[in-house]
Amino acid sequence: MIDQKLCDALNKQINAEMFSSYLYLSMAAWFETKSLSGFANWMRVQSEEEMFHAMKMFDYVNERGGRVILDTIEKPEAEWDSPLAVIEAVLKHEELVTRLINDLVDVSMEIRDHAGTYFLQWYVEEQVEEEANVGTLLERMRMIADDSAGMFALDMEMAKRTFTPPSSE
Ligand code: OFO
Repeated sequence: MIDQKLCDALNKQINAEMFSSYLYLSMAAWFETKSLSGFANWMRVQSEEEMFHAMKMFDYVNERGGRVILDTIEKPEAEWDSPLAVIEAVLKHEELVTRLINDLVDVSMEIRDHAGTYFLQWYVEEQVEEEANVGTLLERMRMIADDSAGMFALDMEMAKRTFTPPSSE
């Protein structure tokens, strides 16, 4: 049976992952209004990934005999100044999520829940990957700057992203 302190912390993180999903969907909607459907697709896949993160945690709490309690999902932002501002906001958000995951690992270590610490390593690694991917995208966008041909090519590339649920977890 899972310790209540860790269970509460996981429930909080389920909410944070769901908020991430909602935020990225809001960004997808914003890109749709700017006729950048490739970026919109990329954000939509990002949103699906976040829901996967939430559901992986949801299943884990159940598996450990805990009780999932869902809470209100905060209203996400809906307006940004530019495509670059959106991707900067994504990186900032991912950095915040990394801090939340680290706090969660601290809770599991504090109560010496080794299984929980092991489970959370997947999220620790996922955050490294997410920050790296978004960081690379941001650098490319800064290089492109106001070059509309470059932006068009990047949008085409972003359109190719698809959501594939990781099979190894
Ligand atoms: Fe769930 O990793 Fe992004 O936020």
